[in-house]
Amino acid sequence: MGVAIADYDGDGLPDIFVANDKLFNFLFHNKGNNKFGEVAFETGVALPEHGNLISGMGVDFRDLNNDGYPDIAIAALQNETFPIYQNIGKGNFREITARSGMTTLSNPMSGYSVNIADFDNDGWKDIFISRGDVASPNMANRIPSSSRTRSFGIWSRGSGRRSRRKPVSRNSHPSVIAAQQWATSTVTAD
Ligand SMILES: [Ca+2]
Ligand SMILES: [Ca+2]
Ligand SMILES: [Ca+2]
Repeated sequence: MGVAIADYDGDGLPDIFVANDKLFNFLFHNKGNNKFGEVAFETGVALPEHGNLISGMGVDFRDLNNDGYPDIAIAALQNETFPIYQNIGKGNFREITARSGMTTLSNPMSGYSVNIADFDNDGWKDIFISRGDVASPNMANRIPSSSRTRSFGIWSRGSGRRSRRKPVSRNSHPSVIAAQQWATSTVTAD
């Protein structure tokens, strides 16, 4: 349900990530000469670490921790979490959803698009996710009102920065420190 393009392996050729709905994700490695190979499993981005298929509703593919390697952030539905895959170089990723705090923050939410940008201009990339619900008359009454309509942003400040709310990791980027409502009109700075 979402597509994002970045050169994840630094070979100068843009690659394509596809967030799938209840299927494993695709990562199409650009081999040049208009040829692609699907490498999601071997690079570590096919499934979340909990092993369950999720409803990938949106994705962005940018460098979250300023190391030069594009990382992957995915939006999904309630109780699925929004996975984050950190690019660790040499064409490999590791999932940092839990260690970044995103598991706790995102589990009650459904999200439909992802934008990675430094929204507060502190030098660290943040994540904006627009939210919504599955459009079903039977679903509407089962979803808590607190999770229905608000989009939210996550601020990251890198390692070593203490948060008044929740410093999640001492040595990993991003350190997710706050969830906050964002007005849709705010998200234009990318
Ligand atoms: Ca590439
Ligand atoms: Ca990175
Ligand atoms: Ca920031």
